[in-house]
Amino acid sequence: MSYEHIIFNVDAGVALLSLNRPDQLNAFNTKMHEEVREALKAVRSDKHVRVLLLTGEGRGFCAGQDLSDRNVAPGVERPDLGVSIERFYNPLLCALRDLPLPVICAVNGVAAGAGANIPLVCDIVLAARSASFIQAFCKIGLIPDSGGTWSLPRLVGMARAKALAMLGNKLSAEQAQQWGLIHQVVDDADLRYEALKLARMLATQPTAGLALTKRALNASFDNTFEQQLTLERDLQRLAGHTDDYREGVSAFMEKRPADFKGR
Ligand code: T3D
Repeated sequence: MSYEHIIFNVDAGVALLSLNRPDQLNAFNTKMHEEVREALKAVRSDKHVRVLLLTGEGRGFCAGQDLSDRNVAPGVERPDLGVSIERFYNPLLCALRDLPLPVICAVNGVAAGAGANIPLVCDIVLAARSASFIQAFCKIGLIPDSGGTWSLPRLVGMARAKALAMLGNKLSAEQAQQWGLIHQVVDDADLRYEALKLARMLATQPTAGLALTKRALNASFDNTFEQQLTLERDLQRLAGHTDDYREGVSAFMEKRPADFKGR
């Protein structure tokens, strides 16, 4: 399939999905939503894909909803934004969070509105030193969506979450790392290289086990300790049935590098 607003390719077990409307700082229009949805479906169904790398082209990662698609002229019927959230944003966030493989996000520049919250459901987030995160919603009278009201308090605590959401100030990549919002800051020129290096390395690892790890960690804040122990038991049972577990233990015992297949 050919795409107009994203770049999508698969190489060496890594699916690269890059948002590609650089003149609009990769803001989402309907077509871009549809293309991302198609690409994520392809990722899910392609057994060769073991890691997803999400990033953006140009100087922005993503500026959220394309506001030029919203007609707010006087006299025009007010839009039902709930429909847009239900049709596009919520399925996108769930698809990323539930993808049964590691998702790396390389935030290459400014990330605003929905664009600031999409990285927060990815598994490992790297950001260029010049990147920034802006909960821009409050500047146009909206609330943080794309899971922001869920992710932010969990990642940075309620006090900082409320200040970010209500002030809409720019959070630098370094501050985002210090606050625990993202994993690592990388020099701008190195971001794509470092993110691909990480993705390619992860694609050689026991990715079925990593997918189960992700499931366990994603569930942890909503479970009691006992529920989480039960989940760990169930997921470890699945992990123990994978070829990669057999290979990992054999390789250890035979003192050789493991050759994991992701199943
Ligand atoms: O509607 C629904 O479906 C509900 C769901 C909502 C989800 C949301 O994401 S709501 C939040 C929408 N996003 C924003 O409010 C952010 C708007 N953008 C900005 O505040 C700024 O552009 C940035 C802080 C992100 C970056 O500022 P700066 O100074 O680096 O760049 P700029 O000059 O403002 O933008 C560069 C170009 O991108 C510019 O176009 P031009 O003048 O060169 O032709 C600008 O209009 C365009 N652009 C940036 N963001 C958007 C956009 N065009 C359309 N929609 C955007 N969101």
